[in-house]
Amino acid sequence: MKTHRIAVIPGDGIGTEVIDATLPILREAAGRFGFALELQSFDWSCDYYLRHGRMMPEDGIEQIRGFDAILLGAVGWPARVPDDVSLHGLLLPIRKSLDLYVNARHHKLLPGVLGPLRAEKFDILCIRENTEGEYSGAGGRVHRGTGDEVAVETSIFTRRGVERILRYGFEQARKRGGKLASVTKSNAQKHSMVFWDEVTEELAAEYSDVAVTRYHIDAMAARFIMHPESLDVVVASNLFGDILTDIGAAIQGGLGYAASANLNPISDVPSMFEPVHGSAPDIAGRGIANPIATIWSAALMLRHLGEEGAAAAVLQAIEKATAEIGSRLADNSAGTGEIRELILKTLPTP
Ligand code: GGG
Repeated sequence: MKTHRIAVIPGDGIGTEVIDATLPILREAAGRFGFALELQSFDWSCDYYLRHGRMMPEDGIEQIRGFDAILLGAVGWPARVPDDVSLHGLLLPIRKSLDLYVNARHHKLLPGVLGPLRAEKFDILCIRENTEGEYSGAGGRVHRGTGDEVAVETSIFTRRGVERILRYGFEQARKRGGKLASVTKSNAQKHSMVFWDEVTEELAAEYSDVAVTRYHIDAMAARFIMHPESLDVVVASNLFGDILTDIGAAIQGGLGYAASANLNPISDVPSMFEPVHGSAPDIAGRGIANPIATIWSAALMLRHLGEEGAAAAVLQAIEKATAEIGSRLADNSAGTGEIRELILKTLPTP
């Protein structure tokens, strides 16, 4: 029997709750579809930071590098650890050290979930650059706390980084509807974003079967709300992709619906799967977090591991569950445990 080794990092806040809801579904899917999962949990989090002075051990990346995949909940608890410390201490180092340069985020309406728009249907795959750009961490501050204080944060866009994320976008567009939207702000940011546009044009010549449209981020933000049905594959920088995918989650009905995969399509490092949402301290511990984004991310993980039957079954069970209790999801009256049980109950057998 094939065994997949998964590193599980629940993290902070509702991260632990949505992971707790997801693991029984993964175990059940494995049992029914004839494969084994070896799940090893890592308690790296803001609590870990308070005990050890860091978000993960010094050799944390080496500890998880040998796994087949990583499943992550959420990171951050700003009342205990500053957000920039927690993010730059765990999530961003995993993405960068493993060179998971693609962050693929899916936005579509699930059955029974209406979302806040009049749109009846949309299906967007947003490809976010995941290792450089605005989140490079390059910069510094001088003259702290004085009237002469200066803060500099430099975005880094390399030809290798820009070309490979755009190439992934073109490849996905080719597999889907043949349409790619590339997002920049090249009227205002005349170096990095003009460079991004130029690389887009260079690749467009190579992918002549893909129709590429260039948008500015402000226009794209409006389009996500006014005409989401007009979009198919969208490719954007780290910051722009981060913001757009929260809008994507919002138009799906809320942050609890958006799934994501952090991938390196050209290497055998473990990919990482996580909900788009954060740790939501305001609702943590109340048993009301929507686990669907995490369960959906786990289905993406199963597909990535080659367990297509199990992945399809989990996605089918999510859709059956939302069709059954859609209105109760909208008014937040369905709890985390109830959603987990419903998905478990409806999980199809091969
Ligand atoms: N589920 C992952 C998580 O905790 N996301 C919160 C967040 O702010 N992430 C920043 C990012 O995705 O770059």
